[in-house]
Amino acid sequence: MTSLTIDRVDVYPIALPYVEPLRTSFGVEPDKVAVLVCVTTAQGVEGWGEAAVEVKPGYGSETVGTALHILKNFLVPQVVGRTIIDPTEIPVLTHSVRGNHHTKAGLEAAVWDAAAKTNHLRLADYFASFLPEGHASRGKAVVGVSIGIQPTVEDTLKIIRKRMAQGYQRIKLKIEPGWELPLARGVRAALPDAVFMLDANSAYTLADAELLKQLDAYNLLMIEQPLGDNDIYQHSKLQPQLQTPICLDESIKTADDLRLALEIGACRILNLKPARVGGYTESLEIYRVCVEHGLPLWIGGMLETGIGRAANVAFASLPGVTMPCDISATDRYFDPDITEPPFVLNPDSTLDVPAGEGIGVEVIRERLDAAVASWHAQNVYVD
Ligand code: OSB
Ligand code: MG
Repeated sequence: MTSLTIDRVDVYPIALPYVEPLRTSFGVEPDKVAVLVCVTTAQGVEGWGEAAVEVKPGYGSETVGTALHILKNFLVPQVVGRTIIDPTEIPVLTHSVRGNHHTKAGLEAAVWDAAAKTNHLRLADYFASFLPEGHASRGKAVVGVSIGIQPTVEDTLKIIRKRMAQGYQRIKLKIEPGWELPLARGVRAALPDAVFMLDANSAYTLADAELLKQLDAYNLLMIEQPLGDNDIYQHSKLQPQLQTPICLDESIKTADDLRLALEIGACRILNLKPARVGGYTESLEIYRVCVEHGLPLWIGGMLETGIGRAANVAFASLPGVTMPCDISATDRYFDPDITEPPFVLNPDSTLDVPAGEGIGVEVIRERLDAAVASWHAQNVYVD
């Protein structure tokens, strides 16, 4: 493998209108926001990454404001001028900065893209080179779609039918207290064979166990993150009471969190978001733990732009990712996205890994500039 020297790092806060915002139990944001990271190597290669942060600390604790602060003052100075063999060295260089996983993941992803391009590989094949034999990319990712909280069950059914007609074979529905039973009952009655699941984004407590047990009647693929966003212990008390598998999202921030969750029986499935765990180096470690334990694994999403999504598609194409992922086609999120070409859903509910080197999508400069201007025009939190 060819080494690379990080010459400069540029950061871009962006705002991009959603085609359809996603309402969750913690709220709704009208625009996709993120901090995009561009790493330029001494050899002139550009790599792009996305720090999947939000306007408000809703899903996680990081925002556009914290990401800019941490990148500019603490992370970028640790990596500029460094020569590295591969991106697994980045977490070592940034180790002195605690937490800030989504922000670190954006920087690391840019280096992964640059390193894959330096070695003239698709990012998917470059990831596979860090895994044992037998883990070559399948060239595509099996995907589903995530649907936000709607005013009525009828409204939800309309969207589900539209998505199924587009070819999505796994549907995820966001829930909040009071919405779970009417929704699950209504959807299962109307669509007896649909493969669907619920995502609570930490909206319940262990005191709701009796309520959550009633969901067992609706043959859900899984329930995602019912309890606290930092909790593993209470999930281990809930899982044995449910037939429905619990999938952890928010609470698994490291490979060791997952080892603990497995040891105490807190989940039967994992949603791995590379952003949440600090990047693809930790993601590869978590992937290995899942393979070792036979734990069903899928890749989650943060409604990423084409930059973050392309890297997630690459990772999701690895064979240890055994369940449909929260990565949908471009037209579900943006019109247009800031990258080309768009991701298009195949009839078998898959997205292809782009053919090009690295993430395999191009950033369209005019669209990037417009998204940066839009962030600056409307941002109310950063001075
Ligand atoms: O909990 O999985 C989640 C989006 C933002 C924050 C949290 C979540 C989500 C999603 C989006 O469900 C899935 C996607 O990117 O399509
Ligand atoms: Mg989730």
